[in-house]
Amino acid sequence: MNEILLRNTDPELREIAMAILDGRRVTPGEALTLYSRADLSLLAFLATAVKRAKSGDAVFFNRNFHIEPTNVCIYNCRFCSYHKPEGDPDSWELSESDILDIVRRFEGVPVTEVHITGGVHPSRDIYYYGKMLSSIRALRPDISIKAFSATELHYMIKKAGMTYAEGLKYLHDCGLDSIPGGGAEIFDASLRRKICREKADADTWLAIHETAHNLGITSNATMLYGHAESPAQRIDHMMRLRELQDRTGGFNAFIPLKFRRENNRMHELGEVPVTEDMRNYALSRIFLDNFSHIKAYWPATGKDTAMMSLAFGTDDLDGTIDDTTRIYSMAGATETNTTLSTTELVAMIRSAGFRPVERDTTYHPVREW
Ligand code: V47
Repeated sequence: MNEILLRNTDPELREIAMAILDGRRVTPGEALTLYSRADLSLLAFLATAVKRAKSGDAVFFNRNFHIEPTNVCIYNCRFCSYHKPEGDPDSWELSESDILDIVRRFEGVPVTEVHITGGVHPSRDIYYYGKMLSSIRALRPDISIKAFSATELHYMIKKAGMTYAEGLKYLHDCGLDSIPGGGAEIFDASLRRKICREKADADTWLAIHETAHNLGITSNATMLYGHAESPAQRIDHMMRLRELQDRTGGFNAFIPLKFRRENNRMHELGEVPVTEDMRNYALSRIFLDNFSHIKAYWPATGKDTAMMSLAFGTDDLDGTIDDTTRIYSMAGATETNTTLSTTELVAMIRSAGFRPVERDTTYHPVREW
């Protein structure tokens, strides 16, 4: 199989491919060569080999729900379709009791995780969110709380005059288990200034995740791609993640997030084709050799693209979600119904030829299907 596929590949690509199959780490230069010259069949083959070496024929999912406390945000990122200023008729602000009502809806439902993220609200602070975490923890001591992107954390921790370590420790004591991957966008400083000028910069994002990892709080990492970034800027982004993961090992998964164009100020850029999504999934699987999992977040990509990505190195489809997220439906994702039953997730994974494994937040198997 290797030989047939590699016979018609040019020598430079063949050498990189052989190194990947031998388990050697690819350099940024080699990744750039793969981005620009490798065809999709070669990328699918290499990414699948890397994926299989890590998780065999398993593909993971979890049972989760989201809480988005508010879409009011002090920032106005150009790609965001979700942000609203305070007082806007389309804004929402859930009270603590609204939030607990959402949690109560899942009483008796065997979810293992709640994912909480939203806008950076100017009048909320770390004590408000700490109390919210404690109340959720009291209602559901059995589920893992994954909450607040580094952008939200930076704002609430600095506002309280705390160091990142102090703020994260306080939230951890209130019930925070892990951190979602949002706010990373693209680390390149010049591009970041163009698309999300006001937001915490790359070094801040990385410092918050590193501090969290050192406190035993694991996290995810994302990359917003398919807008104005170049392949070199994608590789630079992943390189910084790879270096941090070498130091801490605290990332659970990497989640490439495709830019969706509806209702935001980057609409004119359009969206990249599905072939580019596959190329990017494969490259991330190959390049991030120290990340155990690459997640295809189906509410953002659509179910079909998520299923296809399983042949390009992804090994996680996130979860059931239960119609509790609006970030992507507002940005034009085709999945307007963001609920999947476990039966559907299992069928999606089987249709791609893999073995479905229900997991918890840190990828311990909960049940085989
Ligand atoms: O940081 C916002 C992205 C992120 C758009 O950790 C957009 O398990 C595309 O981080 N087009 C927030 N992307 C969501 C996020 C996330 C999602 C799923 C799972 C996890 C996890 C984390 O959403 C933002 C930004 O990069 N985003 N607007 C848009 N128009």
